[in-house]
Amino acid sequence: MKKFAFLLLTAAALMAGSAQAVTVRGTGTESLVGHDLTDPENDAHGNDYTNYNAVFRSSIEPYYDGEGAFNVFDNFVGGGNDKWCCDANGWVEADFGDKRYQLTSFTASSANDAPERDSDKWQILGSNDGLHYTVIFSYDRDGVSPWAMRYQVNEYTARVDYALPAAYSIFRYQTFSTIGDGLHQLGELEFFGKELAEETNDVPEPGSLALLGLGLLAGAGMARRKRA
Ligand SMILES: [Ca+2]
Ligand SMILES: [Ca+2]
Ligand SMILES: [Ca+2]
Repeated sequence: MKKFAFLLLTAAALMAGSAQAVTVRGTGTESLVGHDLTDPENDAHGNDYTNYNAVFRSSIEPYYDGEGAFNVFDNFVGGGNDKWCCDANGWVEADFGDKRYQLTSFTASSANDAPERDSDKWQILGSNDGLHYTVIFSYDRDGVSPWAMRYQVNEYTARVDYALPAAYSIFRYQTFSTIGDGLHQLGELEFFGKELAEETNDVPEPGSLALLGLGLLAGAGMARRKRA
């Protein structure tokens, strides 16, 4: 009987674990992947808004100083201004302008504060207009942190942890709930993806290949107008 009970517990633990697959890369800044889409050169250290390849927005605390939201893109996992803390639930997003990416993987890291400030319900969403958003990844485990340790870097991979999404120009982290139902913290986000052409947003269909020449001509015209 004891063995049977143990097996049941193990099965339950495995099922709970499989509901949210994740790769734990380690802890601290050195465990980040680095060179993500927001800063391929990995040279945007600090709080100076420079050397980024994306525009950042957030629903609350849209800045770096004072533990603002943009610290989730500052290439550091740590305390103080290395993290976003400690307002209510909200969102932060990176806008890549006319570039669209299929999100092939991303990382999300915990920070230094109490685990009660970790989100237990959050999503990664994609958009091409800043109005309509599609859910790419969802975490929803009431009272359970995605991170077992402080400064932990979790990596989520398409086709393993979530379905490969369409291409988007905007990627948003949205938190809906924290473990303590109060203040929220997040250490760092990294987005990785494959760039797709804006016009096609996917592999061209056979029937549209004949129109590619026209599309190239139209594209050249656009390029001239942009320079003028
Ligand atoms: Ca850069
Ligand atoms: Ca980065
Ligand atoms: Ca950070």
